[in-house]
Amino acid sequence: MNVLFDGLLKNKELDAKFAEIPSAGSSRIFTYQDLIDATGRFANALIDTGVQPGDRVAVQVEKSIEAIILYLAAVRIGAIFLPLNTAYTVSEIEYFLENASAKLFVCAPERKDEYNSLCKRLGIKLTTLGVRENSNTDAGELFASAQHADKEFDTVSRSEEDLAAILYTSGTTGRSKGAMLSHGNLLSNALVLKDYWHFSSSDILLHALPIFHTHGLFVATNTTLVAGSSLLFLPGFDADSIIEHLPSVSSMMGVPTFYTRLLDDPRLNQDLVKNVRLFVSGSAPLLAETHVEFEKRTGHRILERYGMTETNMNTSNPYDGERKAGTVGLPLPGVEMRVADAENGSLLTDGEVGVVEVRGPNVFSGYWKMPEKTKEEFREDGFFITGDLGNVDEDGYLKIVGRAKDLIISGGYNIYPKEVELLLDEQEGVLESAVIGVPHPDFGEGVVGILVAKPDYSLDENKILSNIRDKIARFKQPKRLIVIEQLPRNTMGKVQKNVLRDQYRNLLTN
Ligand code: MLC
Ligand code: AMP
Repeated sequence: MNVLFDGLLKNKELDAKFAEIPSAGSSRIFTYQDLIDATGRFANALIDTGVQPGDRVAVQVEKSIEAIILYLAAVRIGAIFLPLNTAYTVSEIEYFLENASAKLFVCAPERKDEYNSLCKRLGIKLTTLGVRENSNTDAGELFASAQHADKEFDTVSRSEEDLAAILYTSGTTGRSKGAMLSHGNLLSNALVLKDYWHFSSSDILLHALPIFHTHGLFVATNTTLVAGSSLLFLPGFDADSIIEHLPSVSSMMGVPTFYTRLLDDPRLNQDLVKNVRLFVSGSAPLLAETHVEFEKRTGHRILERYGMTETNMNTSNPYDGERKAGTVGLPLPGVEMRVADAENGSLLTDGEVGVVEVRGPNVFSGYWKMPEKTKEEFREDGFFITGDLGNVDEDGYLKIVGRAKDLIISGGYNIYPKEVELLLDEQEGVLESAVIGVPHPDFGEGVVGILVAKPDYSLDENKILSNIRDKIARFKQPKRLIVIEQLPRNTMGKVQKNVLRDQYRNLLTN
């Protein structure tokens, strides 16, 4: 028994299908049996590269059904899947490969040259997987080898506690931490979400999220698989394509930017979404006004839920009961949630604001090779300290009001200011920097870097931005840099980011 693989793919006899609509080329359709056969082929191809149970398979590839098949095949052979954002640069990737001691790295065919010497140096086997738009496109070495491999594969047995995936989430010190997610963590959450959100074999989910994070990979894909639903797989968010396909789906999951962009489109109306039964939002705060506007335009109340990489999904507004705008709903079945004083951990009640803590089968077991960090973020009784600040209303609904962690969430991607500050501080003439998130009309929050120059230096915003262009992923880079005389500090010498956020709150909206 392989807990996650067998748990997700029980539905091979169903009519449900996965349809891939690429940005170029023609669509492809997979039945569940096709998916299972393909995981067998990919499992054999992975074994041929030398991967064994427990090995880390790191993957940075464009979105495709084969990328999902690769995830399922890695789980099927008992390996640990490590998905990586396609926006990451070579130096960012180096850290993950090294920290996780990956056995195999699968990259996009067009990026192989960039990674060759790195993988040689680290002793990691490198292979490729591309997007198969038509029979002439380079679908990669792993695809070619899977095509010739046997579809039969003896699934490797894995228990609930065995690791299925490691997902890196950035740390407050600027160093990323690998959240270890077990077969039990992932399957239990998928089963709960399927029931809570009423997913069944008659559903078709519109999937436009990236598949290297919890939202697109686990919440959307695992829930679809476990319910035996169909999936309409788009390469990413494109308003025209979403509008084209909304009439033929029953559900969509997205980050708030999806919903604000749809609201900006005059084609969004009640008729367009008449076959949809559920819109889900998460990964970042959905403004209450977006919730209200969306209902006015479409008649649908978006269902907002709350989770994180370390915990999968924790809370959700109800399917049948009241969906309260500005809240993230009630604890999911099996999840215990409480609010505590961020400083001393004492429990709070009566709607007081504190740090949100959770415990349950969905919560990860710790950070890869970081026992000290793991210990710091769990209470003795097993509750995980999320770092999100919230309070619970009289009906038990959680409202997230802020973050105890210094974190920016831009378009659903997390950016840890420390990582960007370290890079800005290295630039010639920069004495110090503070990176903040301020309101952004499209991404919710946008990154802004505040710089102080060394004596006798004058800083050029564009030159610094162009210097860091290839150093970190584009979405982490400041949308603007501002040079000031000195950073505001409190009496303890700590930079007062709230003062800066206040001062520059209109910088990206004007
Ligand atoms: C792209 N850009 C961003 C950005 N996305 N900048 C800041 N924040 C973002 N999120 C930049 C690009 O670098 C580029 O810059 C320019 O914007 C246009 O890029 P694009 O690729 O054309 O953008 P687009 O495809 O429109 O992407 C926007 C988006 C995407 C919102 C659709 O970011 C997205 O899919 N976000 C979802 C993230 C997600 O899945 N999060 C879940 C995490 S899991 P330039 O300068 O080069 O032009 C999690 C747990 C949970 O949080 O609870 O779910
Ligand atoms: P990640 O580490 O990428 O998984 O991001 C998790 C973080 O996203 C959480 O700790 C929250 O800060 C935030 N988040 C997720 N869902 C919501 C939501 N519905 N409302 C507000 N914040 C959210």
